[in-house]
Amino acid sequence: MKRLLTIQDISCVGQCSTTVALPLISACGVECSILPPAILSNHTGGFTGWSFKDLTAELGVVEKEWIRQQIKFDAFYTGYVCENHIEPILSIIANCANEGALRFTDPAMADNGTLYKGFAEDFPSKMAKLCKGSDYLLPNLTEAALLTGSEMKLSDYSEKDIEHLIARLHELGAKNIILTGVSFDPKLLGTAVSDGHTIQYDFNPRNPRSSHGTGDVFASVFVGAVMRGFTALKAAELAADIVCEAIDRTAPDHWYGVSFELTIPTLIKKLLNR
Ligand code: PXL
Repeated sequence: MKRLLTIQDISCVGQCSTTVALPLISACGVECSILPPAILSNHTGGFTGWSFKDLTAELGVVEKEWIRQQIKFDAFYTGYVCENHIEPILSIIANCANEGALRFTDPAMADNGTLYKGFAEDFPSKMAKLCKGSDYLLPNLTEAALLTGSEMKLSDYSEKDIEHLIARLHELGAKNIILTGVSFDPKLLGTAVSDGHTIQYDFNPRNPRSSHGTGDVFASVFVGAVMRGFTALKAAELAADIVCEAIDRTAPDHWYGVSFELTIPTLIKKLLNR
């Protein structure tokens, strides 16, 4: 069995980052180790505040121990991280990778045209360092624009605009781009998947409800499915289907995340029936 390491915060409450990645990747039948660079009481999207314990100093301590024991990983999946975490994470990836280890990068830092609370305006240029060398880079449209310094076009864009944005994302040094939140028809919402030669699209009916944590659910299922041998397009299709089901099954008054837990039986069935 392949061993993956996910590096992203623990938001104790809020159904995002590590508390989404660990159950979903495990459900895919992939061993998932975790390394939280920070622990928060809850995520930063919509609560009235949050506590934040930075664990940067611990990253190097853990790395040293892993090097001593020759603990290595077959894949790395990074998500929400802060500026001071980036160099220690790159060091861990350099020192604890098995040969041919894959790198999945979700540059989780922004949505709907704006950076998440707490990130400085120049943070995207820092996040770009983590994108370099990724095998799979999974930005949403907002993150893609910020990473590449492109105009923030969230509606009324053409297929040519998306092609251009994807080309700029490849220039960051990422092999495959999985761009989420793409829509050419108001009734449909989807993903553009590029291997640097061909762009393929997958669309689902758009659910007008805006939900927190769907990017983390998407990325986690995508990572799990690729680790189980899915192509990027098939993994993106599965991840989108799971996100849609999670939104559909979330109670109307549940505002801070999606009930992805209820989709785990579907996820396992779809992985087995491939
Ligand atoms: O879902 C991305 C995410 C992860 N972690 C924290 C967040 C967010 C988005 O707001 O605040 C702490």
